[in-house]
Amino acid sequence: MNGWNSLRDIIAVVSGANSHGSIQRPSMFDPAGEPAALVLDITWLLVGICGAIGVVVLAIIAFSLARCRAIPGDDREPAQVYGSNPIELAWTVIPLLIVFVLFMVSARGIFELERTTPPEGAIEVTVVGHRWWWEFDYGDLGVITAGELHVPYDEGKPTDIYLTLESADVAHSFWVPQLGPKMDVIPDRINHLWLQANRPGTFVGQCAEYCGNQHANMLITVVVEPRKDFEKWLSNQQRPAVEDPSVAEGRRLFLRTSCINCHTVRGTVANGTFAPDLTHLMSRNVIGSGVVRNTHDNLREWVWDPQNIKPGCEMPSMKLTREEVDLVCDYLETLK
Ligand code: HEC
Ligand SMILES: [Cu+2]
Repeated sequence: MNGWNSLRDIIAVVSGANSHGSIQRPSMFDPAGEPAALVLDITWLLVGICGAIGVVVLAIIAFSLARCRAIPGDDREPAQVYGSNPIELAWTVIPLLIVFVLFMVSARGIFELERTTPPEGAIEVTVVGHRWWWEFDYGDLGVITAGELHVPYDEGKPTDIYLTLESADVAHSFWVPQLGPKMDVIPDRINHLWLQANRPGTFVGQCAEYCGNQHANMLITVVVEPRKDFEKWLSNQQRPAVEDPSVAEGRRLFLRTSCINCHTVRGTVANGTFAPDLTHLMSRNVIGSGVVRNTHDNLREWVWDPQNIKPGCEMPSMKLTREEVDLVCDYLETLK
């Protein structure tokens, strides 16, 4: 039922929603914007310097092994150097210089990346990390989604994304490797993160700080889409939930069950904020933060017992009968 075959498989599914869902490799070695490129530059520099030091040290060890090994029958001590000022100066000053250069490069990078004000024209979204899913709050635009961040793209102009990061429970870390650096998401603290996308496509990321047993199932999907597609998505998300009379029974059941204490369906009495907003559940390709595809069967299995699919997750089995699950899910499936 669930079983993803590969990362590629997941990406193909999450990018299925938009026609320009070109599959992006979630790799920091394939940056799609300035912040990620800066991180990669610093990475190469550090790897280069540290690699060179490693080579020198290994070469000296190899030399010593070859030259200074004990010769059977010959117990003379090899020649030693004592109290050489030039040598002692060299091995004090050179490492200091190296550390200084590494420090300056990193500090400059952090200074450039950690912006306290949004770049001109950036789209601003508040991200809330939950065990084990992400909430995206578009503020004045009146949209709250789970797992999927949509941003507009204007041909030829990179999209700046400025995130405000908060946590509802424990420490998480928000990381979309192609779009920018990692940033911790910490309870009672507000962090900011600047991301940039210089091409349309679907970019994926993950929670990058261990936050509990379903830490590995906290997929982040960033859909960078042409502005007209974004506007279409946005205006659909802004609408209250669809009310389809043919599923009135399921709707009643849903609203009578404690689902509404945790979930919001805008336009109904369901206004819980503990769990993903379900107002436009069917606009998402995956449920449970990417743990399974959002299909007819998976949705039913999820509502029947989410603990089978995502053990330890914060949604309990609601102990509905199979018939009730069907009714509720018939209703959920109208929430386009
Ligand atoms: C105690 C709070 C709680 C209750 C009650 C609850 N849920 Fe959930 N639900 C959650 C949480 C938390 C998640 C996110 C789980 C995750 O991804 O780790 C979730 C996820 C879901 C999802 C997947 C949404 C997505 O986008 O991934 C659906 C669908 C859902 N719940 C339906 C229901 C229905 C239907 C009921 C009532 C029969 C219900 N829930 C009752 C907490 C709750
Ligand atoms: Cu996490």
